[in-house]
Amino acid sequence: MSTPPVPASNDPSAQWVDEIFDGVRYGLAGRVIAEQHSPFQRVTIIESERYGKGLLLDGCWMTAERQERHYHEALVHPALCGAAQVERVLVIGGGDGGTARECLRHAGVQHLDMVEIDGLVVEWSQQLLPGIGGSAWSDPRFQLTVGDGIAWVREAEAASYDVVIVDGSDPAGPAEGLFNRAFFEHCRRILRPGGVFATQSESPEAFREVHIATVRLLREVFGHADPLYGWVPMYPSGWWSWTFAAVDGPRYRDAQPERAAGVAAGCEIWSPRWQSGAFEAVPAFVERALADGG
Ligand code: SPD
Repeated sequence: MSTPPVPASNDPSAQWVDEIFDGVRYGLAGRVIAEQHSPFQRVTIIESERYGKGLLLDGCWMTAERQERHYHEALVHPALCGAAQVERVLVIGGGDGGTARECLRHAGVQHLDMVEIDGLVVEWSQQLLPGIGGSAWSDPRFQLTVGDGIAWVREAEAASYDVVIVDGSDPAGPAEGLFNRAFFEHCRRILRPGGVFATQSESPEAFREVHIATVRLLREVFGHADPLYGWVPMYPSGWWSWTFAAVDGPRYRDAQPERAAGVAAGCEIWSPRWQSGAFEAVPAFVERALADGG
């Protein structure tokens, strides 16, 4: 049986836009509205029928207007509801603005540095996906630096942030250095006491080895780290994870009620109850691998 050349659609210009990973295609019907090679990667914006406008980097799905909350709420709120304080927040990557937007919904955030390596991702997100960053782009607490997040973390002063969030792409190309020991050790060093670290940690199905290795490494570096599981339907396998770490105990697991109350009503997916279940939803094979230690 052959694949239909065009999707069934009312739009005659519609085509399939796919991420192809490990013998499987993850596709949306839509049309490419902008595409360019930046100095770092191929940046593509599509208009999709199901999820609105979406962003791909080097052919991999990053985000889409009507699906991004699955990802950004899961990455941000366990960290910002669990840290002892949230005055100073650092986001590495996150060029579409969705992570910064969710952080800045927390009234306690006084300053947020976002360091994104690719200026084209920021520019096109602001122009073509403005709802994802929303009011973050003009928030006086928000400071954007287009530059190397790995160098930023290496050069930052010790104990200078309450929360550090890594919103990068898969560990290849510009994001490769966001998954190694030296980077994680600097993230730990720049956290204040009571601080929380969060990173996207890939799919336990499509990127099983990377996922397990990331959780293990974070446990070694921080002492405490736990993955949380949810869904991003357009990512490989749809099953995704985010991992949280802290030096002084797993404080990210329990959302402080006052902080949670400040953001929960505006969330589509996240709630303290959802978070508790998502931390418990560790698949048996991951639990066994983590217990084996290596
Ligand atoms: N396989 C895709 C991993 C992408 C993680 N980052 C997405 C960026 C959303 N702000």
